[in-house]
Amino acid sequence: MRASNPVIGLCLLAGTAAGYLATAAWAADLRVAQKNRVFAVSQIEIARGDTVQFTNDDEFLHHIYVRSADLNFDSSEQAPGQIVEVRFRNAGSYDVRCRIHPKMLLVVTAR
Ligand SMILES: [Cu+2]
Repeated sequence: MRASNPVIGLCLLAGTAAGYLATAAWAADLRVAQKNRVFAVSQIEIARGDTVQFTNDDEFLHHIYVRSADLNFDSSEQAPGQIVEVRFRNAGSYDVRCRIHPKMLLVVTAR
């Protein structure tokens, strides 16, 4: 299951780009893996109100956070295998980062 997460991430991007998939059909696929100190995708586009699940597929801690005018989120330490959920209530562009690995960046665009 963990090995398939990057594939899910790619499917998510493809679905977003095509823009024809029903929201309900792929909302459950709003999952982004963290593996080898990177997010599986560097950007995703979602609908405002969507929740994104972040998996930790590494064997060490991650620590997701978002700091913006209308969303401040801090996962605290995320253990291997743990899933963190972040809901993006408002439209906008959000940088999702990891406190432990400063090079990790995922840009979430909520429309
Ligand atoms: Cu990290």
